[in-house]
Amino acid sequence: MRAYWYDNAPGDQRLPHDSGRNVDAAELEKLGVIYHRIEEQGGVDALAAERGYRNRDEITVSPDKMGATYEDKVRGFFHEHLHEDEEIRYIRGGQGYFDVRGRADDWVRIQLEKDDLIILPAGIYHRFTTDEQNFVQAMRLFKDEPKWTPLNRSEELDANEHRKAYVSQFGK
Ligand code: KMT
Ligand code: NI
Repeated sequence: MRAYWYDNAPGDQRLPHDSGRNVDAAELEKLGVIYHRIEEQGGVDALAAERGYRNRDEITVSPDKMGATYEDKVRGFFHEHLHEDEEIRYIRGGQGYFDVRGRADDWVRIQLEKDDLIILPAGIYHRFTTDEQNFVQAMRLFKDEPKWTPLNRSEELDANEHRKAYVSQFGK
């Protein structure tokens, strides 16, 4: 894992967009983002038990798996949105970027690779993309009924109770 401020330069979303300014773990924590490196299967089981995630599945985001829909899917993941539940992703292969909004509303890019696990809190604005290798495999952990519907950013959404709870806890 490496986190840094996104450079906001034009160009494909899958490029690194690396401003060269790193974001440390303390800063991520202030945004409510939790990161773990987990190299043993037992570690994931323990975390799942602790947080009440009883279910899991695996997703592979690649042209091989998704065929002609791949480009559309990747563009879709990159629309800024939030969820009413935590989003937990445990990377099993390949790489990808989660971008989350910092407190001044600028993007923090979080680069993830195999054995990286990330928990995005409910209500945080974020987006996802593969990188130039166009391949990521991830385990998705969830409770019984995941509320993963992406709610795209809008002014009305600022009144959403999960958004308001996030803002009151983390300040944006
Ligand atoms: C998401 O919610 O954006 C995804 O599941 C993307 C693929 S998992 C790294
Ligand atoms: Ni999401």
